[in-house]
Amino acid sequence: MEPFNSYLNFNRGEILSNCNIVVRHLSDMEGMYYDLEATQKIINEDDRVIYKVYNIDVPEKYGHLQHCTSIIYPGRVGDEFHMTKGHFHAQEDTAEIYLVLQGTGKLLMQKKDTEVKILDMQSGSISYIPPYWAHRTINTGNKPLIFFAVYPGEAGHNYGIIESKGFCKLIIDKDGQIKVIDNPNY
Ligand code: S6P
Ligand code: ZN
Repeated sequence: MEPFNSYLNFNRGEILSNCNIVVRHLSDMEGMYYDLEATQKIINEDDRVIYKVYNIDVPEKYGHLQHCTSIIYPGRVGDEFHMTKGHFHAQEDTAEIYLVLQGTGKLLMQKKDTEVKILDMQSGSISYIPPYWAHRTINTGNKPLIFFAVYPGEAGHNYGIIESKGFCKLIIDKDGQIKVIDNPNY
Protein backbone atom coordinates (compact mmCIF):
# COMPACT_ATOMS: atom_id res chain seq x y z
CA MET A 1 0.00 0.00 0.00
CA GLU A 2 1.25 3.53 -0.82
CA PRO A 3 1.41 6.42 1.71
CA PHE A 4 -1.30 9.04 1.24
CA ASN A 5 -2.66 12.35 2.56
CA SER A 6 -6.25 13.20 3.43
CA TYR A 7 -7.55 16.72 4.05
CA LEU A 8 -9.65 17.82 6.98
CA ASN A 9 -11.76 20.97 7.18
CA PHE A 10 -11.09 22.02 10.79
CA ASN A 11 -14.26 24.11 11.09
CA ARG A 12 -16.68 21.57 9.67
CA GLY A 13 -14.88 18.35 10.59
CA GLU A 14 -15.31 17.02 7.05
CA ILE A 15 -12.59 14.99 5.38
CA LEU A 16 -12.47 15.60 1.67
CA SER A 17 -10.78 12.52 0.21
CA ASN A 18 -10.21 8.76 0.69
CA CYS A 19 -13.31 8.66 2.81
CA ASN A 20 -16.58 6.92 3.51
CA ILE A 21 -19.24 8.80 5.42
CA VAL A 22 -21.62 7.33 7.99
CA VAL A 23 -24.74 9.42 8.66
CA ARG A 24 -26.76 8.48 11.74
CA HIS A 25 -30.34 9.74 11.92
CA LEU A 26 -32.35 9.38 15.10
CA SER A 27 -34.19 6.41 13.51
CA ASP A 28 -30.84 4.59 13.37
CA MET A 29 -30.71 4.83 17.17
CA GLU A 30 -34.25 3.86 18.15
CA GLY A 31 -34.42 2.76 21.78
CA MET A 32 -31.05 4.25 22.69
CA TYR A 33 -32.45 7.46 24.21
CA TYR A 34 -34.49 6.73 27.30
CA ASP A 35 -37.39 9.03 26.33
CA LEU A 36 -39.11 6.79 23.78
CA GLU A 37 -42.02 9.18 23.27
CA ALA A 38 -39.70 12.11 22.42
CA THR A 39 -37.72 9.79 20.10
CA GLN A 40 -40.84 8.77 18.17
CA LYS A 41 -42.08 12.35 17.88
CA ILE A 42 -38.78 13.56 16.37
CA ILE A 43 -38.56 10.58 14.01
CA ASN A 44 -42.07 11.35 12.74
CA GLU A 45 -41.31 15.08 12.37
CA ASP A 46 -37.93 15.26 10.62
CA ASP A 47 -35.82 12.26 11.74
CA ARG A 48 -32.92 14.63 12.29
CA VAL A 49 -29.26 13.76 11.72
CA ILE A 50 -27.63 13.25 15.14
CA TYR A 51 -24.05 12.67 13.95
CA LYS A 52 -21.78 11.89 11.02
CA VAL A 53 -18.50 10.00 10.86
CA TYR A 54 -15.90 10.58 8.12
CA ASN A 55 -13.82 7.38 7.97
CA ILE A 56 -10.61 7.39 5.98
CA ASP A 57 -10.29 4.16 3.98
CA VAL A 58 -7.60 1.99 5.56
CA PRO A 59 -7.51 -1.84 5.67
CA GLU A 60 -9.19 -3.18 8.81
CA LYS A 61 -6.12 -5.22 9.64
CA TYR A 62 -3.48 -5.55 12.34
CA GLY A 63 -0.63 -3.08 11.76
CA HIS A 64 -2.81 -0.35 10.21
CA LEU A 65 -4.34 2.65 11.99
CA GLN A 66 -7.98 3.57 11.42
CA HIS A 67 -8.59 7.32 11.61
CA CYS A 68 -11.72 9.41 11.27
CA THR A 69 -13.61 12.48 12.41
CA SER A 70 -16.97 12.45 14.18
CA ILE A 71 -19.37 15.41 14.18
CA ILE A 72 -22.18 15.35 16.73
CA TYR A 73 -24.72 18.07 16.10
CA PRO A 74 -26.06 19.96 19.12
CA GLY A 75 -29.51 19.17 20.49
CA ARG A 76 -31.49 16.94 22.80
CA VAL A 77 -33.92 14.06 22.60
CA GLY A 78 -36.23 14.74 25.53
CA ASP A 79 -33.72 16.00 28.09
CA GLU A 80 -30.87 13.74 26.93
CA PHE A 81 -28.11 15.38 24.90
CA HIS A 82 -27.29 14.19 21.38
CA MET A 83 -24.79 11.33 21.52
CA THR A 84 -23.23 8.49 19.56
CA LYS A 85 -24.52 4.93 19.81
CA GLY A 86 -21.41 3.83 21.67
CA HIS A 87 -19.60 0.51 21.39
CA PHE A 88 -16.99 -1.88 22.65
CA HIS A 89 -14.30 -2.70 20.14
CA ALA A 90 -14.89 -6.17 18.67
CA GLN A 91 -11.22 -6.84 19.43
CA GLU A 92 -11.59 -5.79 23.05
CA ASP A 93 -7.90 -5.36 23.84
CA THR A 94 -7.58 -2.35 21.52
CA ALA A 95 -7.35 1.28 22.66
CA GLU A 96 -8.32 4.56 20.98
CA ILE A 97 -7.40 8.27 21.08
CA TYR A 98 -9.84 11.17 20.64
CA LEU A 99 -8.60 14.70 19.91
CA VAL A 100 -11.28 17.40 20.07
CA LEU A 101 -11.15 20.05 17.36
CA GLN A 102 -14.29 21.98 18.29
CA GLY A 103 -17.20 22.03 20.72
CA THR A 104 -17.72 20.64 24.20
CA GLY A 105 -18.98 17.35 25.51
CA LYS A 106 -18.45 14.29 27.63
CA LEU A 107 -16.78 10.99 26.90
CA LEU A 108 -18.70 8.28 28.77
CA MET A 109 -16.81 5.02 29.23
CA GLN A 110 -17.81 1.78 30.90
CA LYS A 111 -16.21 -1.60 31.49
CA LYS A 112 -18.09 -4.91 31.47
CA ASP A 113 -18.09 -4.92 35.30
CA THR A 114 -19.95 -1.54 34.97
CA GLU A 115 -17.09 0.60 36.29
CA VAL A 116 -17.74 4.04 34.74
CA LYS A 117 -15.47 6.95 33.85
CA ILE A 118 -16.55 10.28 32.34
CA LEU A 119 -14.05 12.70 30.83
CA ASP A 120 -14.62 16.29 29.69
CA MET A 121 -14.16 17.00 26.00
CA GLN A 122 -13.23 20.46 24.75
CA SER A 123 -11.13 21.95 21.98
CA GLY A 124 -7.60 20.56 22.43
CA SER A 125 -8.47 17.74 24.83
CA ILE A 126 -6.84 14.42 24.01
CA SER A 127 -8.65 11.49 25.60
CA TYR A 128 -7.15 8.04 25.93
CA ILE A 129 -9.65 5.17 25.85
CA PRO A 130 -7.78 2.13 27.17
CA PRO A 131 -8.53 -1.44 26.03
CA TYR A 132 -11.79 -3.01 27.37
CA TRP A 133 -13.72 0.28 27.84
CA ALA A 134 -16.94 0.85 25.87
CA HIS A 135 -17.20 4.47 24.77
CA ARG A 136 -19.95 6.93 23.85
CA THR A 137 -19.59 10.65 23.08
CA ILE A 138 -22.15 13.24 24.15
CA ASN A 139 -22.45 16.81 22.83
CA THR A 140 -23.37 18.96 25.85
CA GLY A 141 -22.80 22.30 24.08
CA ASN A 142 -24.64 24.36 21.50
CA LYS A 143 -22.16 23.95 18.63
CA PRO A 144 -21.17 20.78 16.76
CA LEU A 145 -18.76 18.60 18.75
CA ILE A 146 -15.99 17.60 16.33
CA PHE A 147 -13.21 15.15 17.21
CA PHE A 148 -10.53 13.16 15.44
CA ALA A 149 -10.00 9.52 16.42
CA VAL A 150 -7.21 7.02 15.84
CA TYR A 151 -7.43 3.31 16.67
CA PRO A 152 -5.90 -0.01 15.61
CA GLY A 153 -6.82 -1.38 12.21
CA GLU A 154 -8.24 -4.63 13.56
CA ALA A 155 -10.33 -3.10 16.40
CA GLY A 156 -13.79 -3.38 14.77
CA HIS A 157 -17.03 -2.44 16.55
CA ASN A 158 -19.34 -4.38 18.83
CA TYR A 159 -22.61 -2.43 19.18
CA GLY A 160 -24.75 -5.32 20.44
CA ILE A 161 -24.15 -5.01 24.20
CA ILE A 162 -24.84 -1.28 24.21
CA GLU A 163 -27.86 -1.63 21.92
CA SER A 164 -29.46 -4.10 24.29
CA LYS A 165 -28.52 -2.63 27.71
CA GLY A 166 -27.23 0.90 27.11
CA PHE A 167 -24.76 2.52 29.50
CA CYS A 168 -25.52 2.59 33.22
CA LYS A 169 -25.34 6.42 33.24
CA LEU A 170 -27.19 9.04 31.17
CA ILE A 171 -26.12 12.64 30.60
CA ILE A 172 -29.03 15.03 30.58
CA ASP A 173 -29.92 18.70 30.59
CA LYS A 174 -31.65 19.47 33.89
CA ASP A 175 -32.88 23.09 33.93
CA GLY A 176 -29.86 24.22 31.90
CA GLN A 177 -27.35 22.20 33.93
CA ILE A 178 -25.46 19.14 32.73
CA LYS A 179 -26.33 16.23 35.01
CA VAL A 180 -25.19 12.61 35.17
CA ILE A 181 -28.01 10.32 36.29
CA ASP A 182 -28.49 6.56 36.65
CA ASN A 183 -30.06 4.94 33.61
CA PRO A 184 -33.48 3.82 34.86
CA ASN A 185 -33.52 1.00 32.28
CA TYR A 186 -30.11 -0.48 33.11
C1 S6P B 1 -14.40 4.23 16.39
C2 S6P B 1 -14.53 5.48 17.20
C3 S6P B 1 -15.42 6.57 16.61
C4 S6P B 1 -16.92 6.21 16.59
C5 S6P B 1 -17.79 7.38 16.18
C6 S6P B 1 -19.28 7.05 16.15
O1 S6P B 1 -13.82 3.19 17.11
O2 S6P B 1 -14.82 5.22 18.53
O3 S6P B 1 -15.01 6.87 15.32
O4 S6P B 1 -17.16 5.12 15.73
O5 S6P B 1 -17.58 8.45 17.04
O6 S6P B 1 -19.68 6.37 17.29
P1 S6P B 1 -20.40 4.95 17.17
O7 S6P B 1 -20.53 4.49 18.58
O8 S6P B 1 -21.67 5.14 16.46
O9 S6P B 1 -19.45 4.09 16.37
ZN1 ZN C 1 -14.15 3.14 19.23
